[in-house]
Amino acid sequence: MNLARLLSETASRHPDKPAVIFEGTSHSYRDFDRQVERYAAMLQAEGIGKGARVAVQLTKRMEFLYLHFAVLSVGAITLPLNPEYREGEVGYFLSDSGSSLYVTDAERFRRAAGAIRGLKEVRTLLVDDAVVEGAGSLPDRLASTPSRFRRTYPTGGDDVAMICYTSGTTGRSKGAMITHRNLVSNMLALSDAWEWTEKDVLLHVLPLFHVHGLNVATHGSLYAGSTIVMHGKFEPRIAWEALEKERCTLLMAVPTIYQRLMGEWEKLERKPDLRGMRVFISGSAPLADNLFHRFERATGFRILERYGMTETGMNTSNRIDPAYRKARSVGDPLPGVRIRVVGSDGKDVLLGDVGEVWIRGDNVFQGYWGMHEKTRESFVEGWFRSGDLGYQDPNDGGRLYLVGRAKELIISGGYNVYPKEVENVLESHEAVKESAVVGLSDEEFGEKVAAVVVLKDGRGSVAPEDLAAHCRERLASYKCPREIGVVPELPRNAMGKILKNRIVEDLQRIPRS
Ligand code: MCA
Ligand code: AMP
Repeated sequence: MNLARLLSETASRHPDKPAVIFEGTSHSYRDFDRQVERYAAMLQAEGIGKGARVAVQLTKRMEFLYLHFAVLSVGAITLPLNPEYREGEVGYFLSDSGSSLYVTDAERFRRAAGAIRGLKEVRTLLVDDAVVEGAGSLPDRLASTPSRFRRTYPTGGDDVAMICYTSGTTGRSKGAMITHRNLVSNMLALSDAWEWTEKDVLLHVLPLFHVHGLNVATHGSLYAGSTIVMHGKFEPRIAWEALEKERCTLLMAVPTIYQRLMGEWEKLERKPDLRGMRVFISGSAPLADNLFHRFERATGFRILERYGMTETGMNTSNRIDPAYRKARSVGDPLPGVRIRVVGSDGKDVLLGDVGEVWIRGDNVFQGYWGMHEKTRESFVEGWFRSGDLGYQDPNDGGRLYLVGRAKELIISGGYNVYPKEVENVLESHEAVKESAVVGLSDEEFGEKVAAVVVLKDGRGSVAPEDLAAHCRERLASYKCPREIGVVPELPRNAMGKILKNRIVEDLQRIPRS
């Protein structure tokens, strides 16, 4: 089944209902579906068909959604990109994926122009009306597209629907190939598990370019025939107001958002009426148990935590029955998903012991785009190695608890940062000999990025601000170190391996303002 076809069919069951209310403007299922069809006609006229990669680097807006479903309708592949990505990052994603089309806005096109100029096979369309040399206009193309068109949905099942780049351990991001089967099976599993119906109203405050905001929240809501109240940007006060005023029933967010919601709650003179709310859902990063309890004490709601990955969609979830939800647990495998907890010997650990979580099911992606070796390393006999460490509690029905990561990954506010990528950028500075990037625990973001650098001989005077500016030019800002220390040497063990734990301890010992 092609995901876009499935969603178009569900749209036809309640054409007049609002599908998305974006910043106060309502878009019915009929209008939404017509726009998708119009965009699909435009893409086809542009020569975009089966298997073509279409990179979409847009801020949160309706055009993003129309394009995504239109891309899937013509059998092409959506490549969602964080609007924060800088020139080098965009250049890499477009060339690595062999994208034919890049849809963005004038500001981002200008920012990435240097990298794009060298990519002769990539055409650019801008969503705004700006006229910029080297790019076409999406509104103009739509206006000149013939209106008679029927979507044919030439792909489905094991055809790739999306390539989502996740940061790589070597510093090179990997494009996770997500198929229609992955998307549809996970959407159906969540629809069941969370008892999603057309009566639901979802408050959507997440970015659209990630699995959480797009595949989980948006696909699931459109499939259920419910309504999405979509905010362009998350603002805690506006979110609380909307939950009451729009009679929302669902919120999906990352722990940093719950942290900010709680901060705001205390400032509200009148607490919102949440009687319409059904469930608050959290994921993408660990939800601290004090936040879980604080939220429950304040609002009366137990947050439902679930566990997912770009490569697998959602793996496990707490149950919809609040009595069964527990702080720190990410719940049980979703229908159709199997998990194992495996030791370093490749065998299942004893129930209750910590090991790496391995995953199998229709939710598991097809592999990394163009990286056969990386794909091979990530699977053992059909099981995907998540790199997450956890245990299944025998005294607790075997539900899963995550305790850490075997992979060197920092999760800041729900965004992943691989230290190697940041180290590569720091080390591209002419004064830096070597660097080490670590995650420091942070109340608001869960973890924050920090770095220590060793300078080349005779370069004792480079200011950390210069290094920070160097990073900002080359990396999306959430990846940039919030703290940079200059040290004479990096701590190493006898084998020469950098002792990152020591660096974390040292950085955390230094009092900060
Ligand atoms: C913003 N900033 C951050 C982050 N977000 N710094 C570190 N980590 C972050 N996550 C910085 C900006 O660079 C900027 O810095 C300053 O904070 C203010 O930026 P602003 O845009 O105003 O921040 P915000 O809009 O308030 O963003 C905070 C946020 C956002 C709402 C928590 O980070 C967010 O939407 N996170 C959700 C990410 C997500 O959807 N992840 C799902 C991945 P400066 O001023 O210095 O420039 S999918 C996934 O993980 C799997 C599948 C799963 O299980 O879901
Ligand atoms: P991403 O690559 O952005 O898809 O991030 C996936 C990673 O986020 C997982 O491998 C986990 O490390 C982490 N993650 C997602 N959900 C949770 C959760 N509920 N608790 C802890 N970590 C999580």
